[in-house]
Amino acid sequence: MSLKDRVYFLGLGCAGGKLHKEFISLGYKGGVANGSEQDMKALGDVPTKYKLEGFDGFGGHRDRAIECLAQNTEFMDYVENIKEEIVFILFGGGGSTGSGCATVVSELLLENQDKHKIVCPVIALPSSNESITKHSNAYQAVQELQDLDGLGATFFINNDVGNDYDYINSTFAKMLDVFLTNDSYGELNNFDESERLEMLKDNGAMVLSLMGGGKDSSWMLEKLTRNGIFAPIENNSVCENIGIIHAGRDNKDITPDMVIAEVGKPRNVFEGYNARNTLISVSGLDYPVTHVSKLGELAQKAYDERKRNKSQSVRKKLGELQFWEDDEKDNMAKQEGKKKTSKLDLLRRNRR
Ligand SMILES: Nc1nc2c(ncn2[C@@H]2O[C@H](COP(=O)(O)OP(=O)(O)OP(=O)(O)O)[C@@H](O)[C@H]2O)c(=O)[nH]1
Ligand SMILES: [Mg+2]
Repeated sequence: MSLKDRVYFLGLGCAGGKLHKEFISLGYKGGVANGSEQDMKALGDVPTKYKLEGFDGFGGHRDRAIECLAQNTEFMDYVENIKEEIVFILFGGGGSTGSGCATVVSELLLENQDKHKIVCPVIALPSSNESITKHSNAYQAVQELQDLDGLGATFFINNDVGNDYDYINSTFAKMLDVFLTNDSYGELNNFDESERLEMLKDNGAMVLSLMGGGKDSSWMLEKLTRNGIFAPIENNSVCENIGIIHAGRDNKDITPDMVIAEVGKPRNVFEGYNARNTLISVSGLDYPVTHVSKLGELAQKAYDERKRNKSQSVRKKLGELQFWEDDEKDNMAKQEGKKKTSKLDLLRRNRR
């Protein structure tokens, strides 16, 4: 059975749903869950949709996930019955429905199944100019992922790369599809399925880069590690596996040493040949904590600023307009000693 038949794409929340749809359109199996009726409608026609009942979105509160999942037993049963060996959990870290449910669902898959499942989260990290809530939700989600034992490779999509979500989503889908399905072969060596599984099993971050023939190798590496669609990798030369599918029959496009110089010395180097494009993949990297910490710091800074502004501001009350005051004085003169009439008093008086 090819790897394509052994994977399942589970999209949670709005971003997760859109990412999952990219894979559905490439012929993969998958499903989506969301509490929001509008998000579900916007997603259009996809084979498996779960409406999380009782929750029309989580309104930024990712902690509502536990309550929601507890109430949606049908969805939980469906998750527990996913048969495929490799499950990608796709979601926006900054949201609440996907961000809150993804870590719980990942844990459920790791615990309740035959224990051989490879669970690979795909988290879209908010861009730097998003709100405090988005940043802190993503930060918390990554913290929770770090605490899960036995998780497979995690992909950290970096939304700072641009505003065009469709471009980011389809680029990711294209690269992962090549990683999962490329079946080119060469005389020198082949990058086989067990090697790809090995890469996906490795707990840690994973990055990919796909380039057409003739591209400069340093540019390919720049896209892989610094300013492609993934969060910049840690600068500590820690990684476990490097997989390269070369465009053409030799290493003219890039050599493993060039990749090692960027990402560190791995346990394994896997190589294949004769693809149309060059695909570089690295797994077992440390989570991009420097990048995610920056999101946390942005949230903290914005929170402190708001707190400071609030404590300094005395809510100003609107005063009377001058001509009202003049009228008032006239009335006062007329009705000396009488209390100022409230609107409610006026209403009551008129109803008598
Ligand atoms: N890469 C990518 N990121 C997205 C996309 N749509 C939204 N995002 C990111 O995801 C975050 C919002 O998450 P959503 O998926 O909309 O939230 P949700 O899971 O539906 O949760 P609610 O807050 O309850 O609506 C934002 O921080 C965006 O940066 C998308 O199509 N692609
Ligand atoms: Mg939503």
